[in-house]
Amino acid sequence: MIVRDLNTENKTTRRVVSNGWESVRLLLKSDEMGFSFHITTIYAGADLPMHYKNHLECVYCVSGTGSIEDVATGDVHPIHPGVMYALDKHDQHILRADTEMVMACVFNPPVTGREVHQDDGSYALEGEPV
Ligand code: 9YT
Repeated sequence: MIVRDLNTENKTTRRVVSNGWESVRLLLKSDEMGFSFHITTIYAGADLPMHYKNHLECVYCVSGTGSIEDVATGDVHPIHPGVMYALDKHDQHILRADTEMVMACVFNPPVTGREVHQDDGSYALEGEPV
């Protein structure tokens, strides 16, 4: 069994800070669960184009408000506590935070640790340049 506490893990290298967001990666590839699990904070006002070409991602909004735009269709979906989105087609998207948002995120395949977005909005797969 693996038990971890966000309140202590956020003081370790599991906490990654990037442009407009930070994330504590509570489960990583090395935990051998087949997915990674992150608690991500999106900063208020952030406008984040993303495209996880190499990963599937599911996100659940714990707190805060914002929106997600599906770049392929132009559809904009409001985000508030209780909303989940799943990027089941590696959907290119733009995440916008009206207030600070806390999101619980799952990645398949799991991220390995320190990934931040490449210029194309993706995370590299292990072994690829970051
Ligand atoms: C909400 C969202 O897009 N989360 C992405 C994951 C997070 N940036 C992380 O842990 O890499």
